[in-house]
Amino acid sequence: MGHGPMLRKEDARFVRGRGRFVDDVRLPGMLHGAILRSPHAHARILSVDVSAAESHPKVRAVITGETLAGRGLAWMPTLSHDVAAVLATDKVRYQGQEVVFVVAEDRYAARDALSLIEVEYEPLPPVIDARRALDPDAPVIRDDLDGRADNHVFDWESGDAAATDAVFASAERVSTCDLLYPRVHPAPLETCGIVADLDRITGKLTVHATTQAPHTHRMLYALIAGIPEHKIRIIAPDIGGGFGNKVGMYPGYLCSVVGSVLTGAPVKWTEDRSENLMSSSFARDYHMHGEIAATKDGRILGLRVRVLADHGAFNGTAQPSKFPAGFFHVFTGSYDVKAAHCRVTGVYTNKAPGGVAYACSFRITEASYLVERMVDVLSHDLGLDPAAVRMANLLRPEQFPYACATGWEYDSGDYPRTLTLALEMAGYDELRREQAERRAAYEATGRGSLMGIGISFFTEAVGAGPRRTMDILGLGMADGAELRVHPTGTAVLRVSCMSQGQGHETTFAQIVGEELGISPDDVELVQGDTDQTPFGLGTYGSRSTPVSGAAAVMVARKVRERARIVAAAMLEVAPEDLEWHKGRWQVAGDPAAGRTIAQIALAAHSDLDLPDGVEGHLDATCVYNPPNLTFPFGAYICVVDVDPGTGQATVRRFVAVDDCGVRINPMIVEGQVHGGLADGVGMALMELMAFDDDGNHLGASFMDYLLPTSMECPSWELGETVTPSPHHPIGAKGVGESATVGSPAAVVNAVLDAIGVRHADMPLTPAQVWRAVQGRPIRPDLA
Ligand code: MCN
Ligand code: CUN
Repeated sequence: MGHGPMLRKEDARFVRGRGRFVDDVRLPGMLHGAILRSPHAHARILSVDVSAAESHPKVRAVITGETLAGRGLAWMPTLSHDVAAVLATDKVRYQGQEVVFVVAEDRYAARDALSLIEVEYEPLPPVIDARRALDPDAPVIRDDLDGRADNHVFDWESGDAAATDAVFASAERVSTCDLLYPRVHPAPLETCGIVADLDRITGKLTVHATTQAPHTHRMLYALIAGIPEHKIRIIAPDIGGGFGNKVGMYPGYLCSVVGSVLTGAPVKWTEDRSENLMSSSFARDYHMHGEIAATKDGRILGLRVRVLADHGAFNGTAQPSKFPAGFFHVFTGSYDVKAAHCRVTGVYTNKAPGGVAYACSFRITEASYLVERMVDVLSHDLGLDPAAVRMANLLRPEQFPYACATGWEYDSGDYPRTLTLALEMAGYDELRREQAERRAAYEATGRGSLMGIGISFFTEAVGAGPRRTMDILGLGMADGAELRVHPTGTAVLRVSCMSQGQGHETTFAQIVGEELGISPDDVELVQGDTDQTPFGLGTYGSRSTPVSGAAAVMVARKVRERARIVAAAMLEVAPEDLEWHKGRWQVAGDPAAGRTIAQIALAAHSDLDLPDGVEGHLDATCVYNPPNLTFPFGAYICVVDVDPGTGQATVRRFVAVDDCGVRINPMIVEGQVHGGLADGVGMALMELMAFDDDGNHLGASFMDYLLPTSMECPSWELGETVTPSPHHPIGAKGVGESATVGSPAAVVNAVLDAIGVRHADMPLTPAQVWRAVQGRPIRPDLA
């Protein structure tokens, strides 16, 4: 009844242009905000003169850092135990930082008024290269923090250092490599925005906003602005892509709220593209030194990693609070290693804050790229085939549940089966033969193109998370769900998570349909409105299916059990005599005597005599606290053609075999994988947030920050295996970030395999590849 490749309900409105996004919200008397931003990466603010802007005929309020400071709002707490400036008071700390917020009668007037503001800056030397951030003479960025004498954010480690050192000391082979996972940006098509409306009479704040986590935002407004939480309503309408960009709290949101408080009118603020790229959550920026220990025949024994993490000017990463490097410590990936250890040092630089975004699974992107690149480096050094090295080291099915060296318990997997399928689909041996022929021809004639085959095998950890170990701002990561079946048998499901394009209106209806034996068309999803949905932490870290999805299953099963009691009363039998069969409760041994959920729902609202203690109606609530994360995995194979003369790499084929356990909607899962594979091609070949030495942002438009299009993508070849999660009620694992996590390494491995180079950093633009072919140093800053 429920699961299957059902077309997406939401597309009926999206393809007709009838989606309703934040920028479509128009309230009576609504004003418009605009932000004056810093042109400097690092500068002291000497003076701010807003008098001319204030006298602009259409300006209704001008908010400076001092205005906010008067209300105790110039700084806000981040999700990572730091504070971030809302509007700068003392210094600006990155180019694009928010300095003044203007509220005017229309958007043009607000923008015009920005040019009337005079800010006097005293430029300071910036810290742009994270590797220089801890130099003794580096300028101190966060002199606002008490007693801070350097740019150090945190040190964090995981794994057993001594055991790892011992493994390395006795290993036959140790391969090392320095890798940069460059700064990239999630760049959702819809930028961030808000309409804030404080009703001065009721004291109620209604916020329409682009948020992946409405309930978390409600609490943040309560904590930061001091508005009682029951007087705050967050509405997230349709969202045009989130990709982690819409998890955190941005200054523009808070300024809009303050603007509404000051003017008594609703205030809308919508970012433009450059503002989004310059100031909102970036992703990655991990400098990694990897070491892999192995036997001379390629048996992997241990992994050791040092990371320098560029967190920008404020530590605003949005991840479970006990994990400052996110879930990076899953870096042993899919392999059975004896020991592993990582040490991560976070530093401040004069760049925008963020770090955890872009389908990152809380830094598993970085971890997966690291290990999959290191396995190829090892294979290169030993002269072994990278597919064979992977196959020899993959965890075996009988090792699950598997406790890895850094403390995770992988729930389930059959890795060799998945890799075997991918190799078969790709025709791996034939590809290697073709590669050898092409290389021989190139070497003989100096003409033609080279080809490369890149493999990656990833393991993800998604669905944060068990309350005992995972929280955000002290909030345990459990999700509520409420389900109500109406008298005529249709149902409404209310959830806390928030779709940004993942198709939840369809898949959550399918979950309930499957459990209750009704059509998904008869189940409506209510999401994205805190006044109408139960509490929960939101949609990121591919947690909707593992957590809210499980909550939806459990609440539907509760309703089904309630229905059983009603059906028993209808049929005048004991509830124990009923069995659930193909969508109805029926008498064991008498299949003709049965009742569907629709029949039961009507009876539950009727004059039927119900047993004592049964209240009638047909509904339930539940809160799901996941016992563990889910561990989806997959095997990816990329085939590229590289023109050594121009350095141009073209992705010819991409085979992706994903295992996300039971698939609720296989079509939507494939769509998620398609999107993530495109992300991987983009990051591997094109995307880069670049800065010059003064901290000027060099990629603040889509002319410079290059996103992949269908022109750069092949026709994806997808396969699947299904290894259910043993602890999820329907065996499903999250999949929304799998392909973004797994694919960059496959593309990079393929390009480097083509040109026979041991390592070069992303993005492998034609210039970079050409330099690598020529044996010249790679300059990621110039990519
Ligand atoms: N699904 C399924 N069967 C499974 C697993 C998932 O049918 N075994 C379906 C789900 O029901 C859901 C979709 O696949 O409709 C993704 O589910 P899930 O893996 O639970 O991920 P989330 O819904 O929590 O989405 C979050 C994830 C993240 S963190 C980023 S970042 C990302 C991603 O989703 N952002 C996206 N995919 C995106 N896709 C779109 N279109 N837009 C974004 O902003
Ligand atoms: Cu890290 S991006 Mo998604 O978790 O929203």
